[in-house]
Amino acid sequence: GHVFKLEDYRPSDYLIPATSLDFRLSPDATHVTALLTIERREGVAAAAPLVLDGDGLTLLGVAIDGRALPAGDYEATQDRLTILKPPAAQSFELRLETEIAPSRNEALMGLYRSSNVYCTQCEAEGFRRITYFLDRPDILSVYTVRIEASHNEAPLLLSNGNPVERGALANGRHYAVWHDPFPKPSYLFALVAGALGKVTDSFSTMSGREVELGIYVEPGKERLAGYAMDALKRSMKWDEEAFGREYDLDVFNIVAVSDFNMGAMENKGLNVFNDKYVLADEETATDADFANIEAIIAHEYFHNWTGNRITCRDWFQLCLKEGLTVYRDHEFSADQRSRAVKRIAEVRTLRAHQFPEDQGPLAHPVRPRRYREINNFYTATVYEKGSEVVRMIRTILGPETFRAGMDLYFERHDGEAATIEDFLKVFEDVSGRDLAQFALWYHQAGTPNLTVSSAHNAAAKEFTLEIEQSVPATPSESRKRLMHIPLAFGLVGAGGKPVTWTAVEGATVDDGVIHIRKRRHTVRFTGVSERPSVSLNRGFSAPITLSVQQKPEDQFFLAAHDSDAFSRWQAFNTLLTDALIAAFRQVLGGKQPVFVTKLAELAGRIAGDGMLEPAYRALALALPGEADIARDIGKGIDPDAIFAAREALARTIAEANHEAFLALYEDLADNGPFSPDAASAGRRALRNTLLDYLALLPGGATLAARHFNAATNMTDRAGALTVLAHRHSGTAEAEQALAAFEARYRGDALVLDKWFQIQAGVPGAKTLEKVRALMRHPAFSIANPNRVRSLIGTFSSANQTGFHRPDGEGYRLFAETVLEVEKRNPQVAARLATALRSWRALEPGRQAKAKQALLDMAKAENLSADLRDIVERTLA
Ligand code: HT7
Ligand code: ZN
Repeated sequence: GHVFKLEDYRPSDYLIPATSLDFRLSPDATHVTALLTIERREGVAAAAPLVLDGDGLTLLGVAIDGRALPAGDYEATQDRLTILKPPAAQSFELRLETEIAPSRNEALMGLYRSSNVYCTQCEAEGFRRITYFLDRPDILSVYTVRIEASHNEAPLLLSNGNPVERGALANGRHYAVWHDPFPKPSYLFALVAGALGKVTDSFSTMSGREVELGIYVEPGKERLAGYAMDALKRSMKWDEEAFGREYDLDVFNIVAVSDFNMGAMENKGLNVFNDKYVLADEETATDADFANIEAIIAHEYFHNWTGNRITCRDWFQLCLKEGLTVYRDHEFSADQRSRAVKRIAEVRTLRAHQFPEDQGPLAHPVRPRRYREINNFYTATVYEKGSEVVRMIRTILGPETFRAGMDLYFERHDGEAATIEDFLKVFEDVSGRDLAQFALWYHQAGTPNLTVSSAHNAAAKEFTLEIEQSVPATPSESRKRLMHIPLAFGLVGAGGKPVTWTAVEGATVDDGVIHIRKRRHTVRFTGVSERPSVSLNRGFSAPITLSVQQKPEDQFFLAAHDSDAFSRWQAFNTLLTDALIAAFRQVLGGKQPVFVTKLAELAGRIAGDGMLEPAYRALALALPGEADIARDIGKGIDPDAIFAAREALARTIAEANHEAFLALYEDLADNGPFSPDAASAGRRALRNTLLDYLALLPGGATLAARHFNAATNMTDRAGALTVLAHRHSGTAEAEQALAAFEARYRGDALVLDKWFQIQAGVPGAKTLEKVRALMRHPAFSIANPNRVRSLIGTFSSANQTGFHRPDGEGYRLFAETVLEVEKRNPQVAARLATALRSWRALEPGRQAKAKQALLDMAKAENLSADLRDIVERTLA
């Protein structure tokens, strides 16, 4: 396949200042007429051919300035329309008629049908499946859209911008016209038509304009959209307060559909959502679902300024909108909920998804320079690491200068398609600093590591940190340059009090941040009489790994006393991880793992510490996941041994704290009315975490069954079901609860996804057969991305012992299923396939079998560009 290269970018010869689209909707034959105002760019030769992108279109007619174009004057192929001799005039009108079949579109890109609703997904390159176009993000056009459909089939007709006109037509048909005054790239185009229920509200902006808000859902589900609406209004308000950004159209609409490749899409004035991220009430959604809905509603809304008003020049700049918008949604959630808890959750996600990507064959820079398939670059690196890079800019410049830079960015680039260089330049301009070394965070792949050791010289009252940076080699980047790493830190003394110093040399240190720029720094603090414990990378100031030579006593001390909540969590988590890695080695050596009693004691103290938020305590008590442990071990991974080590530690903690955990568990029982707020969710999280420990003790299954039966919300119900299914698989209690859950939610596919997920996650070799059986369940559909991700995605990426069965059968089922999904939906298949990205870290037996599964996929016939790209890079 073709490799797209950043350095090959050049502006298009032609522009499309105005686009007028006319849709006659019909499931099997939708007729699209596009009227494009084409303008030759200044300085381009008149004879330059006009080459438009297309994908699977049936071309019915081409006309220029009202005259049909003779067949010899253009060439149409599956993926291109070339106007060989465009008119000599600077500007002309191109009329294109195409036909498409939304009902046969199972890739869910372009115009497709989801439960009888017409909808579109155009990012990244879906618009070319609707009409021929310059389908690239630097072509900004003003759209006017007319939609015509049968009134019965599609009473609702939506597109971007503001409504202009609507009316009835003959034969039970009707139409609507929409106009979007803001020039936008084609990937932000959207159309939705169908029979949907509506929830309305309004928002008055900071300058006093009224915006009509609408959320459209499957009829009958309107009452499940209330939380999303509330989150939308809070997002609109927050963006005004935190970034001075106001909404700009008369209407803002959100539509929930049940077949969607990703989470949601920020189409101008018409966001389209996976229904999973809109619909919620306590009966059907967990607290995690509520938090995700809030974050994703905010994320898509925030794109209106970071993505839509200022878009990307080309797809290499994807992080310009995604990294920045993730940063904005993270800050929003931190302000709406608990900042410390949110930060810990973010870092856990980053480590679980971005670190393995950065440390494996699919590693790429936040701003890649090459791609074969852009769909495969909607990654944790572009999104999550991209957000961390923005956060570091704020850390380096300080909040006021950062805000001034953002203001300048909006002012300078509004209405443009911009680049990462443009973004960095605004911060250089407002601060007067040179960010050239910092920019490596965008250009260089790989997770930097800092090795740190410390020494205290009591006589000289000196405290010294020896810090060395390294960036590991990644595919096609063997030599790395030294990076600028903002390392927030604290010197912690008795009782957790900060230890002061009089002077520091060896690195720039300002406002609690050491600026690492060289390979080695010897950072010497003078006037330090007491030996401090050193707390490093506070608040996770940089997305790096740390190898700190620190005594366990210091680690225990920080886990109890660090004033930085993140680092305090980190200290305990590091203790747990170190203990688990040691236990893993004991298991491999045929020994029963043993743990120092201090660890379980500290767990007990954290659980019962009323000064700490319950949500924080829940996060601290959650042991590192099996995949986290595997990542920290690095190679020779035997998932069964990791599982055994983790079980042993969980049991040790549970046994040591049995009574205290039980008492706290009972204390946390909540009989008041349900509220999804962060504090209530935190208490549920802690209680469910305690249940997970208590379930390991005698009577555990009974307790979990009681929890399940008494549950009055989905968080408790799904929490208890997970404990029963995962800890007591095959028992009567587990089987009864699974059956009860299935019966209760029969017919509600979104909730049954949780049931699929829980069963796909049951540890052990037997789950494979269960997954096979569930694929035949009436609620399962290989064509629906949510179903596939719940069952196959969970099995392959969240079930270490089940998927990595030593006999390789997990990989076989996986490869088979990925290829089955791929026939319909290459994008979803390619994403699933990334579950094998860490195959080289496995012990030799599993490694060989995983490789064979990848090779089997590679040699399948007619492999899509999407899947081929992932499989080949994974094997390379
Ligand atoms: N910008 C959106 C990305 C997206 C997408 C990309 C490829 C194919 C389908 C897709 N659906 C949504 C979502 C976002 O980051 O806000
Ligand atoms: Zn986004």
